[in-house]
Amino acid sequence: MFINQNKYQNHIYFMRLALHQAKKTIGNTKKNPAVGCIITKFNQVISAGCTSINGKPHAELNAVNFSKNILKNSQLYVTLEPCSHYGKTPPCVLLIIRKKIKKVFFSIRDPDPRSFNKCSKLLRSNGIIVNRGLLKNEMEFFYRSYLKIKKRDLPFVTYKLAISKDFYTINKKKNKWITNEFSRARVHLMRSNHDCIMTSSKTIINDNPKLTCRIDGLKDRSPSRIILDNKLKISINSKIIKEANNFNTIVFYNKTDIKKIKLLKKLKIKIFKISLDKNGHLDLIRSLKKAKQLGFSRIFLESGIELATSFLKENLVDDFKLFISNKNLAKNGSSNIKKSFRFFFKNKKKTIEKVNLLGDKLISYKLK
Ligand code: AOF
Ligand code: ZN
Repeated sequence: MFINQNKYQNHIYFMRLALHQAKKTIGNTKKNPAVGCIITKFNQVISAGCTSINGKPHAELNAVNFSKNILKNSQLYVTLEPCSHYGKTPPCVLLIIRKKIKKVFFSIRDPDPRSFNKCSKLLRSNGIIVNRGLLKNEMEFFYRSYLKIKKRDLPFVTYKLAISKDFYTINKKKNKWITNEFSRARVHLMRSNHDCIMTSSKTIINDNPKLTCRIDGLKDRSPSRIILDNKLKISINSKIIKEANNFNTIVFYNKTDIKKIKLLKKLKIKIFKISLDKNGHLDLIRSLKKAKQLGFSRIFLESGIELATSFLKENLVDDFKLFISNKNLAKNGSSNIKKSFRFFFKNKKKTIEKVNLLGDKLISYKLK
């Protein structure tokens, strides 16, 4: 389909609105991608929808159901190719045909083989005009985790690190933070759009974190938590274990300790044995593959630099989020990374964005 220049700007605008819709549930749609959908009539938005929490209904069905208008002759903008298969829900293409929608704009093809490249033929044979490719680059960037999980057997990994201005990663003063409250709130937001936090037993033992999203309105978006605990060292009194009733908590281990395993299971912790690598540590690739098997596609790595360094060495990190405080820790600081700082950017492809967080800085790097 040919689009003239002025109309093109409108189409871009509506597709961008669809992308905003998709962003609402990213990280919360289980194995399903987060999709956004906008329906317009006479160049006005008449309905919007996104893939629901846990993955169903799909975005198109939500947008159709929310609409009080007759959809005949409307235009539908959707971030991903509408599905053509019967899965947990019936195909969205049939819904589009049934509702007599006139034009469909989708940005990128769905890599899922059940639907890949199938919708256009079906829609066109029913007289519907189809256009593909609006905001293609932005969309491919947005769907990096979905495209990765469909192509490879590894989930997408985002590593977050907070450092002081003088490069310390630990504040020796108990219960004192490195970064300010705005940075910390940003971390909670990041947690809410990942489906799993991965951490080490060392972090649990040293910091005793809760690892939940505590932003009002987003608390139910707290991810599952996987603790890499080779020797089952975490205390059953740690906060993360105490809250395992409310938040899905998983331990990857290797050393068999029957008593501890029984105890953890009783406390509703799911545990999985993972084999060791040649250095005697839990094998990270196997750990990530297991995480994928458990249904996770977006991993938020929140750990000290030891585990992070292993992830980076094996080239397993896709995005790196670096929070830099505007304060020095000086004698209160520990675990300085100034000397190894360059190593963290060894695989850097590009700086995605720089954000000023009222003194602190957040720099996002794309490593893959
Ligand atoms: C759409 N709109 O909002 C999403 C789609 O098991 P099901 O039925 O939920 O199907 C899952 C597949 O549907 C998923 O792998 C992907 O191909 C597609 N996701 N499609 O038309 C949506 N989330
Ligand atoms: Zn669908």
